[in-house]
Amino acid sequence: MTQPNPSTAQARVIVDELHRHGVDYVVISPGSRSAALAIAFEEHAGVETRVVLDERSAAFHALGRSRATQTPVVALATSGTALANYLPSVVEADLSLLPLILISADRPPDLLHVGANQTIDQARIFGEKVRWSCGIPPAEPDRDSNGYWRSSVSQAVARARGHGGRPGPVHLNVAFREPTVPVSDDGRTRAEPYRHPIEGRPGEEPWQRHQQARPVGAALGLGGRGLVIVGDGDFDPKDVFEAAGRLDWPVLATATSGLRVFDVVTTYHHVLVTGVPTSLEPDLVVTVGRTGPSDRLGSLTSLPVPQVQVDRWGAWNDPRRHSSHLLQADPAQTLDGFSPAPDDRLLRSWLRADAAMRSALDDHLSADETPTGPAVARALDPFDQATLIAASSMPIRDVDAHVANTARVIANRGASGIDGFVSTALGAASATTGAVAFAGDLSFLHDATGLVADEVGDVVFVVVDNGGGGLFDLLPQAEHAPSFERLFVAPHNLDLSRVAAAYNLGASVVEDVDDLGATIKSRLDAGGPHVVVVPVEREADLKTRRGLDDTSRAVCATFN
Ligand SMILES: Cc1ncc(C[n+]2csc(CCOP(=O)(O)OP(=O)(O)O)c2C)c(N)n1
Repeated sequence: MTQPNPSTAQARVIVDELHRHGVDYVVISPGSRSAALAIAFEEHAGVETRVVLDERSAAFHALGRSRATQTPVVALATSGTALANYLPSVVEADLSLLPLILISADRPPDLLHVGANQTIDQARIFGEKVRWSCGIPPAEPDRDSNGYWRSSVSQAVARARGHGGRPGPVHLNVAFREPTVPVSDDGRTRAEPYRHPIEGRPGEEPWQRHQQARPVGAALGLGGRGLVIVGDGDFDPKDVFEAAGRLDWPVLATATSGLRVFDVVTTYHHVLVTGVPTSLEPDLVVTVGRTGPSDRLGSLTSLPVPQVQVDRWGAWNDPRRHSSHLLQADPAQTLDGFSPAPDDRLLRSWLRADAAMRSALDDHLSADETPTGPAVARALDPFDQATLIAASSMPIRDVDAHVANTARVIANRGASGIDGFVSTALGAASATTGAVAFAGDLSFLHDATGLVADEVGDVVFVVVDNGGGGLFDLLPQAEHAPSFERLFVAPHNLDLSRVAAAYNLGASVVEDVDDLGATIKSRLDAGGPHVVVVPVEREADLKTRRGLDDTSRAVCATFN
């Protein structure tokens, strides 16, 4: 077999080594300088390729896939602003500890700083937001670089998985000389063949493996009637639930925790409507990972009792600055270090309160005539086998409050952006079946370009169309800001069904929430992407939210 040209050899080695480390999915945005890598990915039988035009969307697609699979996923971009468009997803992956591997193609260094076309300084473009960044110079025919390329990839994957720190995004910037297609003469440039071996280790072994010792929880000498709040983090949900169960401690589980298949408390946002009811006060609070969107949990995490925060990677999750102990440890092992409650009274009180609150909230929503965000979220509850991807703003809050039984909720809570949502959902859907993506209209529109892809995927988008950003109705701007509608709500006056049609997606408009479940089910059964638009009046929505809080106050009055 003739030897490939240097750029092709380099690209094949990088792709082969990535695959040996478990990478099986790459999101490619079209470009010329990245051609060698794009072709090498496409030619590798073990790697699935997706093509997404907009790099910002592409990287969110990779991020969504990484969230769903908990494995490193690659996004590939060409040089210039293409790469700069990765920044929002880098920010999210940094905060969410997601192993995103961003690969950019670069021009050879001699073209830098001399006005060459599409050439920018790409080195360390993401600053400290990536765990590691590495520049790889262009391949040379006579330089044996196989080990260098393979060990760079080994280190990139290891760093993305948390070697030497926490998991997160990494950046590989790879320079290529032409030809970047697999020929010796592309009609413009001729290349000598690359003259050295390009094989990896025998038996499909990676070049280098990284090892990690798991941190072990410490016994703190604390115990009593504790309470566990579980948010986002790196842990086994079952282990955490069982460890709390051995202590007879109640578990308050956020929608994204993965614990909502167990007997956990899910109505805390409404139980805590006016602070912590006296009968529900614990002696100790353990918070696992990063808590969800309900700021009312703060009334528990700032109670003047021992406050233990635990995260496997040592994230400093302490927004109220009240934690007495911040532990880098395995959460379940940490819980095993506490002494159990003297009785199960606190556990029973919380579970009773939760059941009473859930039934009151359900009754309230059933009595509503017009569709609202909370009612739409509640209608998503029966789809507990599906993956639910919830957008920032009110959708994730409504899911947190009104979807009680679900194993799998995905949301970009690292930085809570409304950007990249469509792509995150498509990425997550690429690894799961029965994906339902719940968004506000602005989130959906913000990343509609994510639908410009070779294959969109099986997702049912459920979009609450309240004509802009409904969240702002709940904030002080609604009362105190001039030009409130234009500056904050940002009405778009677009027909979302027609937007969907422009991207070749079918759309349904559902005006009665009672019909929503059947519509979603039939669209899931049919497969393929679809948009379900639910028109919501902001005033009615606000009235329902206030009514739910009134109901909650009445229920809480019965607790003490
Ligand atoms: C990238 C980004 N830009 C702006 C914001 C600020 N922001 C938060 S919520 C919101 C409105 C979202 O509207 P929509 O998606 O329709 O959801 P709704 O508020 O109606 O639930 C905006 C602009 C953000 N979080 N992220």
